[in-house]
Amino acid sequence: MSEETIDMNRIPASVAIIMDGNGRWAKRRHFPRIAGHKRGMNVVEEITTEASDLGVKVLTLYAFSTENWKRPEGEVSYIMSLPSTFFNKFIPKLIKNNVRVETIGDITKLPAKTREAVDNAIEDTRNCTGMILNFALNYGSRLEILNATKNIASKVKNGTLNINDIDEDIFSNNLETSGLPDPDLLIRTSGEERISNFLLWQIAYSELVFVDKMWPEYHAEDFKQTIIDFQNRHRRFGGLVNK
Ligand code: V07
Repeated sequence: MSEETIDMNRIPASVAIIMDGNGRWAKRRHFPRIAGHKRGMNVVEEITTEASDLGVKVLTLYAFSTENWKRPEGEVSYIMSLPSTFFNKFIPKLIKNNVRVETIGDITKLPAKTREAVDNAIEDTRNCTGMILNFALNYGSRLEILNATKNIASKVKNGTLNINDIDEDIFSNNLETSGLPDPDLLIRTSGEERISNFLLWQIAYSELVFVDKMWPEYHAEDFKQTIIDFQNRHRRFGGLVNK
């Protein structure tokens, strides 16, 4: 039997989201693409607050991929202004909600002002002990896996690691998500059903949920519904609960 209410005892601890559809949402309304990204940023705050209220422990958001540099320069530079806008608008509320900001991806390649805003968000939420809001910025999973491989290889080469001791835990601990739980649930908005180089190793056992709504129109109620869908899947998968 599928349920229509959230089971607060079975909230996914770790949720990852590919926030897709901002440009398409704008285009449909004859707005410039950047209007979609601006809306998308406001949705980040809304979903973050909802996830934190529900008791999610880690929320990982794909904000900017290593591929996104190929977009028009004006669009990239607008996107790069969002961490600073987000910081000014929302960080006090995140602190009040005890949310800690972290990042994965190579933030050293971001414009200095963007990096500053991100560093400030990390610094100002350092002592928060609630949900981790993990932004993937200039992130690509294959590159992350290559870097983990190089790290491990260099430890073998310098004699601090035995080749036979390389196992899944060692590998996980050399990824940028080291110490964070793998996603229980991966959500992609906008109807696309691809992973697009996001957390390839980490989603080995995740439930994948693809939703048709575009990111700017995905709200707290939609997020709750996605979690209900996730819980209903688990009920079937477990095979015990409904027997
Ligand atoms: C970005 C808004 C969400 C939709 C997808 C792309 C555009 C929030 C941040 C952010 C990142 C770090 C931080 C504070 C806020 C962000 C980028 C793009 C690059 F410390 N939204 N958002 N960063 N978009």
